[in-house]
Amino acid sequence: MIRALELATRGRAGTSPNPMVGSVIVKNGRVIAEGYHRRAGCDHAEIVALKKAGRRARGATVYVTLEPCCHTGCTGPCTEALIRAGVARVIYASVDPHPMVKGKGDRRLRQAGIKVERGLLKREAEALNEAYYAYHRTGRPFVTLKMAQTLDGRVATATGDSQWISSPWSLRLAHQLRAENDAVMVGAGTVRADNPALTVRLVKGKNPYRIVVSSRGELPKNSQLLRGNGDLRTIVATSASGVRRLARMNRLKGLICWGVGRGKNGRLDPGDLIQQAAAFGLHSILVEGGSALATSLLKASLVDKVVLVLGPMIIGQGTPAIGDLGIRKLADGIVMERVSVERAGPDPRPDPSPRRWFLRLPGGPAGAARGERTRNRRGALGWGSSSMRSRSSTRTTGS
Ligand code: AOF
Ligand code: ZN
Repeated sequence: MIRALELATRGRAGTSPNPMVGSVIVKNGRVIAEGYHRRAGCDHAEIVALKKAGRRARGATVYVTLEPCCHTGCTGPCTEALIRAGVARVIYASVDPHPMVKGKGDRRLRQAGIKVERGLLKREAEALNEAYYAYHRTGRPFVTLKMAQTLDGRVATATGDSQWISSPWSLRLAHQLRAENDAVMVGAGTVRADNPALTVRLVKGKNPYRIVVSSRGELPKNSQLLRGNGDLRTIVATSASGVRRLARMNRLKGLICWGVGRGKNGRLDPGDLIQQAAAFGLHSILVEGGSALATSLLKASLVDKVVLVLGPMIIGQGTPAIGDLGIRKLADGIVMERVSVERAGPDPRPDPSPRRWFLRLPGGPAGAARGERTRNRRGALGWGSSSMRSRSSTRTTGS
């Protein structure tokens, strides 16, 4: 199953709205065929492997990271192909949450006399497709907030200087995240300040939809987001008056426009914004700032994951990454459910005297976590990704 998971990851940034799936066929203790789902519309993982195995699949065991599907979408049901091939056993990692499958694939295989086992490396398989699972559980896209900030949590100096807090390595990370998400979203302030293209350039992968959130319908004439061809599509999420303004200025040509309602504070309602994204069919959104958009989404418990890129500097006064969330007591803070820290890129000047006590936290967590702390302390740069839990949120990713 580990191999099947590895194969599944080869479909990364290509399969959405489908999940990443890998499959390995084993007979007499030997792997006879492998496959993975490359992109939506292409053969499913099991089909790729079954085609390679041919007649040898009879009596074999099929490992697959997702419950085999039993419905016809762009492709036919995998259950029927497995039955036709005469496999003896199917071992899958996680149940397909798609309403057309969800246990029905499992039942169909058992009915046909195939031995079925489920749950092997389930957590890993679900983590791999966290957006797919979240979408089917909540009916809304999985939202990742990514921000580059200083060690003291600023995204710009008091004069607005923001380039560059992060390193070239983390730019690659940003592009990778863009390729893995259906859409990338920014606020109007970020468009004004940085004029980003929001495209995938430093890694291979498709360009996501680009969403600008602007209650007033601001989109400067020179904005790179107005430039686009082929797969470059820009969505403006704005109020009714914003739509009128864009129309007046003749800026709507080639754009997709979402009319979003306003909340009590007069700003665009983040719940309605995400609802529009769900209705549009987006499964995952990468939010790249700025501070106001990040704050409103966090406040509405609409962020599922946070990726923070930390630049190794302290600047004091400046724009905070996150604004007022209305939290007055620590007990009300948004708590990260799972945290991981990685060092990004080479360390230009390693600390020659690491504080040993960081390695020896009495009764502390396992070695990996201690190692992270140490690396962090010595490291020049780090980024962490965290799944979130918030008091009122129903959108947790599980533990
Ligand atoms: C599998 N193996 O490798 C994948 C599955 O439109 P289609 O025909 O490609 O069907 C898409 C659905 O099939 C998708 O929503 C999910 O339920 C399932 N994906 N199933 O047995 C695979 N990718
Ligand atoms: Zn299938």
